[in-house]
Amino acid sequence: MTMSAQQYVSSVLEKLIAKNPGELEFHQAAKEIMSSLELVIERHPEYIEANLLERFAEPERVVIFRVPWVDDMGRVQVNRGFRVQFNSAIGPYKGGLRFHPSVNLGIIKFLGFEQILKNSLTGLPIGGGKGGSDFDPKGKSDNEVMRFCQSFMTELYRHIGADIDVPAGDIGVGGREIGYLYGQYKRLTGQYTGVLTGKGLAYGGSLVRKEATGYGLIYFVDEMLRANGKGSFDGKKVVISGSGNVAIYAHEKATSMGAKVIAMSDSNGYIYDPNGVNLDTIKEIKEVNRQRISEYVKTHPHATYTEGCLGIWNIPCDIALPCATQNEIDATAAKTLVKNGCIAVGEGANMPSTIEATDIFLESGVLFGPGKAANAGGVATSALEMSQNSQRYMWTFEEVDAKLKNIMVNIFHAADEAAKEYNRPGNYVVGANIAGFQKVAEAMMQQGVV
Ligand code: NDP
Ligand code: 2IT
Repeated sequence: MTMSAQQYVSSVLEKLIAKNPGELEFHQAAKEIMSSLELVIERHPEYIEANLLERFAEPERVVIFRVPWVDDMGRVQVNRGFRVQFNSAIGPYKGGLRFHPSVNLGIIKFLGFEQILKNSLTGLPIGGGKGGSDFDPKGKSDNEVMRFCQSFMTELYRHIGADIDVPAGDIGVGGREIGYLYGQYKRLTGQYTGVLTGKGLAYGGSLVRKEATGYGLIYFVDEMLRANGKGSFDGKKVVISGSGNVAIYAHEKATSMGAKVIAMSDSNGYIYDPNGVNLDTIKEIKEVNRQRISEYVKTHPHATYTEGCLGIWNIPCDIALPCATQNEIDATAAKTLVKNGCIAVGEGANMPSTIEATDIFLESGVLFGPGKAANAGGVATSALEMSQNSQRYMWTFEEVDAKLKNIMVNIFHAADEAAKEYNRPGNYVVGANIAGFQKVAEAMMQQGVV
């Protein structure tokens, strides 16, 4: 007897959980994605025959390696490095590197799994991958960060390449780290290729890559508001968690569209500035000085600082943009946001809302832009950086920005249409998962059992 779609999906999930014990974030991402894909399997019984989902959920390759380095005191330190090459059906592996003490295999696998669908949604030819290390860049000197990056690349270089796997930044990996990683790759291989994205503008980087995830998030949410008759960013009160790369450029674009950003955070606490958070001050604190966000109130005494980052969701706002990390909005925070009249949530971070929080938003009619759609502007612009590197050419800021905007608007409509086609109108979680999966599934089917 043939299996039903539901039986097939639950058996794949059950095996995934049994085979990958303790990888809680990976289980969480897989549950969310698989429950959407059940709808696709119902229409494509041939995917069961091909055991497509079990192959889809198994990374093509996982590399785990030792990263030894010497700190400024002369002590030998050891970290663990990861690169998960998850799926190359539609292009070379592509995805960021995260340096944070919390990094483990389950986190890198959840990020890599999400990345497959996100990258497909961009419409560009990039497969899914992710990597990183439990290295903590906080409090380290530039020289320590450089020695760490050189050691990390001394293993990673043999696994990557411009047509194989192209890493980029994520939490704890920005322009400084990409520079050190690129320098070491070039030294080891003697090749000047587009093997990393997020590079400096002086050596092959793309204009708008730094701004891309934040700008893209705002383009996506703006389109979501307009399509649902909820106006635009103009006049809206916005709360943004985090104060890193994504948060800063989300603030910049939302503000330029007439919104007022009243709160931001870091992993220690949050600031509330009813006059609108001053972005120049935040850039100075975070990008230039690498300090804590609590510094803000020293120069803006009318603002307040509160210890602990979760309280930020108690601040009433029209639009919430979680741009820090996974599971930063739980059911309690989601209920508070809904109660306070929040009309839209756009995920700048990857999986910042728990499954329970997501369900609360969807049930309450809050417009909800899931990370893999709403934050795809970063990787989309990375793919544009790859195109420019291949052409040995550089587009203007306006050219790249226009392409980014167009991609984000297209992603919104792809998710919107897939949600309607599968009888879940307005559910952009289901819509994004299905729209992203379609191309990957077709490519995998056409390429045979690999
Ligand atoms: P950054 O390292 O630039 O900034 C991260 C911000 O989030 C910092 O303010 C940091 O605070 C805070 N944060 C990090 N970890 C935690 C934690 N465990 N608890 C509370 N706060 C935390 O990273 P990005 O801005 O690049 O990344 C933010 C999110 O966006 C991540 O989920 C990332 O995966 C996602 N993303 C990033 C893209 C990119 O292009 N960079 C693209 C798509 C998604 P502190 O300074 O105290 O550490
Ligand atoms: O989560 C993400 O999409 C990123 N960190 C960006 C990846 C990339 O390759 O630009």
